[in-house]
Amino acid sequence: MSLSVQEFRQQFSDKLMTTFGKKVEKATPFEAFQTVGLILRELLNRKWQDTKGTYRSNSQKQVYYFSMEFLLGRLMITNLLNSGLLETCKQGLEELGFNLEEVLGQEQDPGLGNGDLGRLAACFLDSLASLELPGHGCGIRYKYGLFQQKIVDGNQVELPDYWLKNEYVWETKRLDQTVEVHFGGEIETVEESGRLTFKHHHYEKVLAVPYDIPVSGYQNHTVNTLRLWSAESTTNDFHFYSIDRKDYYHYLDYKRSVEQISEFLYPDDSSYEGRLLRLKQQYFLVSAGLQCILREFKNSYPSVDLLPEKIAIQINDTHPSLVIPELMRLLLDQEQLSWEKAWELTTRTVAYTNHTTMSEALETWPVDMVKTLLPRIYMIIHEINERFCRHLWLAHPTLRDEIKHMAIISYGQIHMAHLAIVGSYSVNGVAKLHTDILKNSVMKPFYTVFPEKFNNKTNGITHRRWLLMANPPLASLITEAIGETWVREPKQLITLLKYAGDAAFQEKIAGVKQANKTALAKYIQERTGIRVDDRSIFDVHIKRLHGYKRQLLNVFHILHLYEMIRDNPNMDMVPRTFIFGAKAAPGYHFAKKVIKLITTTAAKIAADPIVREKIRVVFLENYNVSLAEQIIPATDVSEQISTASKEASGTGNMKFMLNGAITIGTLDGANVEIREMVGPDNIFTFGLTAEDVLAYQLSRMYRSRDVYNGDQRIRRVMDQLVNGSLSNDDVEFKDIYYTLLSNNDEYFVLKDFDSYVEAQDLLEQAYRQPTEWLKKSITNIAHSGKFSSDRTISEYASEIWDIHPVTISSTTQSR
Ligand code: F58
Repeated sequence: MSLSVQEFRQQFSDKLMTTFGKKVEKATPFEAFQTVGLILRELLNRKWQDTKGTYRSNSQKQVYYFSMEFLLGRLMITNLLNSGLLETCKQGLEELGFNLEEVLGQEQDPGLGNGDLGRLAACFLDSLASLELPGHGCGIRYKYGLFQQKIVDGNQVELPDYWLKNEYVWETKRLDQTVEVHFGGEIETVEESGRLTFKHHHYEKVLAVPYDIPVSGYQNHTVNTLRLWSAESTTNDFHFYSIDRKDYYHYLDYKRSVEQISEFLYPDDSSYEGRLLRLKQQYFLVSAGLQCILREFKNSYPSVDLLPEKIAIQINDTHPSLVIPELMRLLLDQEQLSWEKAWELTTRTVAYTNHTTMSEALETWPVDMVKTLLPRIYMIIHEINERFCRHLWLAHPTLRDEIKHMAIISYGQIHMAHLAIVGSYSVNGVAKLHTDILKNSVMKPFYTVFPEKFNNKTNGITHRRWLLMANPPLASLITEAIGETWVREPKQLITLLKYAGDAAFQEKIAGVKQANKTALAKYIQERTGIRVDDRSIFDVHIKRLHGYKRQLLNVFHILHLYEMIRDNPNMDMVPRTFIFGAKAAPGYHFAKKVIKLITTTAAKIAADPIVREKIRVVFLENYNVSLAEQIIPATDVSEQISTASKEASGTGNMKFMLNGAITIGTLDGANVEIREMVGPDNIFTFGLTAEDVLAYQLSRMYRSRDVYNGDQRIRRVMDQLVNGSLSNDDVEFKDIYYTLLSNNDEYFVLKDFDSYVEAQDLLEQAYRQPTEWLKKSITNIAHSGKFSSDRTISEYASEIWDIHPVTISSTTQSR
């Protein structure tokens, strides 16, 4: 698709006039953004049409990725780059008096995700389209994204994230594709012609209205679909104008309860109502998505028997695992299949990805809640459970004692991970270590019963967003050195290895990093007023705030450095800037206290004229995809310091290495594979191994108080939490203090402190040798090809989904 600068300018002025009734000179940057969006939409729509047409006519298998989260980030830059129009648009806008950066900056990040799991889904969509694979996303169009974080007096404050306040230029409402989802009511079982049928009465009807977002591939003709569902009320069942107007008030209550379904991502689940709403959201997503898939399927194929040959459904963690009983419901009650046939088709269609080993994070729902909200679904889950337990009893006598731990329904709870494993044909972990832990520990009895289902798919990231778009100077430098094949085949980055020790190349790499650091320093000053030294080491910890991710360990190291500098103001050290970005779940008290501790530490250091010469701490509020794109290219040190065994994979670790940062990390998640690739000299690892942690958890031999008593450095750091030196309010950090001592430090912060400090020392020594450091940096970039989501998606495509690339033929006239 090509468009000359001249044509672009013409289209821009025309569109601006027809949409906003304005001349170019009067347009605001936002109007310019919308106008470029509309031009692109028109171009994408043609390819979209072609893609749908080709998929329909060639009857190849397609995959649907069901996820409660899609953390897309801004799409304008992706769409420009993918359609090859970035330069044209840049030049055209400049000639019209606009600045590309400013125009791109108008786009709101759709905050339709919480963390890695949602960002992974977005990277996967990008890779599917770029590899010409027929794969689509299915999610919820939350009216409010994850909250906007403000830091007020050092504390996190959550504000609503109304990302839709301006029209979202990429979406199209597809009213004609609306489906109904039913909640509550009762089930009547009747026998009709020798077959039991289930009639649903008195249910609440919710309309699911899809909004489609085009997902373009990198410089190809593929445009797949991300379909996001919005909940709407129906007016049909109400008689507003009756004499007593009773229906009118009923309608208002009903409308409110329906709209809530797609209002917030992760409503507060500390109350029963909040949990109920989450369950409603999950069923809403799977029911709407499946009905629509089945409807389209039946338009194309004569029999539902073909379902597993033509469709694969991947569930992103357990949140969409109601796909299993819902598909069963549709096949049993709508398609009138036998239980055995419906079960065979379902378990050959659905595949499940697990993203956590932490038992407290494995979802369960109270039986009563499911029974009331989804009566037919409950009956089906109950039957699946009965059959599964019977199978265990008969076919696996050695596991009889385990049945109570493996049942889908036990002790009044429905265990969604068990349902997902039993009802799918593939169960994958997201890094080698994680999959091994699933097989050998967390899901061990299931692995014994279904060894063939378990497999590993190490996560990946799209190098197009995280290098090509986020760090254009580095991308150009790489292309200059090794040519441009790496853009389509990221594995080719390995050829950079021959430049790892090349002085001229190293100098250029150093120059790019320095320029990125200077830009970030400027950004930090604009956003926070803090001036950081752009020659210091930029040491970055950005991710969800959670106990196991151990932001606390990082702060303890900083507080330790603080003490050391106070003891010896002339201490010889390379100045460091510690940068944090993290949101804490609104109800997670401990995580919020850690944010307060980071901001308090930052303020204390900023107020100390001696210490601030050597270290600085910056907490950047409202961490999101766009902020990550600013920070990562400027990072020297990537903090990946989770308690070993707890981080399933991590993907931040991959984004940083791709941009030449060096990891300091535990042997956890994908860090293990990063180390395997780059070798032990090019990563700084420390701390307990996953095996150690699991052994401690079994033996209960860890005593945090012994570590506290035995290490004076830790005592000094911890005492600062409670002796008034950080806060006048002496209870402010007491919870953290007691979590570590009285509650025995669940995440082994104290245990790993010593080896962390040692690793940090070694890292600093390495940084003092620029040639060696740059060699490590280039080596990391060179090995990052393995962590491209193109590799991950190719593995899913061939080993789980059995889907193949489809070249899109152009049926419409594209320019
Ligand atoms: C993440 N999970 C894992 N969950 O923590 C990370 O190691 C992995 O790289 C990533 O998945 C992708 O595989 C994650 O992000 C959540 O955000 C949960 C969503 C539901 C509420 C609790 C957090």
